Formats: sequence, structure tokens, C-alpha cells
Amino acid sequence: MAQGRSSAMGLVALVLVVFGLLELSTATTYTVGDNGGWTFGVSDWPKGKKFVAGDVLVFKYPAAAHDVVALNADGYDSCSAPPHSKTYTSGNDSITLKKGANFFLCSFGEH
Ligand SMILES: *[C@@H]1O[C@H](CO)[C@@H](O)[C@H](O)[C@H]1NC(C)=O
Ligand SMILES: [Cu+2]
Repeated sequence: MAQGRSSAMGLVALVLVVFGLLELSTATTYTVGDNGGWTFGVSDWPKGKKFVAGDVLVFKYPAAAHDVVALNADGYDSCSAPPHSKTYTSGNDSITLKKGANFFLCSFGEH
């Protein structure tokens, strides 16, 4: 029987809408998932936050369990990473947000 892509724990994926930089605003650094880090169920983490271009996301995770792929909308919607996607694997990756939609997911298994 075919397995669905969603798991009870949720996907390791984020979609952010990033606003243009306001003059005089300073960049904020966020640790994705706060204490839990980049892991299952992190998709709800952005709720209630407002991100602006230049803000930095720090992805913390065990490198054996996850990675971080920065995607465009097409790759995110099809849940597969296009070949030239930027992939981060250090377990402690700082990524600066760009204006517009920013997508991040883990390419391990069906995460
Ligand atoms: C993660 O990276 C930041 C910035 O590069 C560094 O300051 C910090 O010490 C690193 N933390 C760990 C746990 O490696
Ligand atoms: Cu993963």
C-alpha cells in the first residue's frame, strides 16, 4: 500500500513570507524551532512572527538526521529538491532571508 507523504509528527519543512526591509530596521537572528531546532513539526514555528529581508535563520539539527534545502515554490510544491538547490549540511547553518517566499525543507527520506 502506498504511504502518504505526511507523517503524524509533521514534515520538516518551512514556508516563510518575507517582507521588504524597512528603513532603519535591524536584522533579527532566529533559531528555527527555538529549543527544539530544525525537526519534525517545525512548520508551525513561523506563526506569529514577521520576517524581513536580511533576517537570519539559524538551523540547528543533528547532521545525521536532517539537512536543509533552500527551494523555490516549484520544488516545495512537488516535495522534491531541484538539482541545483542550495543544500546545507553542517547542522548549524545560518541562512539570510530574501524578500518574498522562502522555502526550506529536509531532503532525508520523506521528511
Ligand atoms: C553555530 O554557528 C555560529 C555562527 O557561525 C557560531 O557562532 C556558533 O558557535 C555555532 N554553534 C555551534 C554549537 O557550533
Ligand atoms: Cu530530516
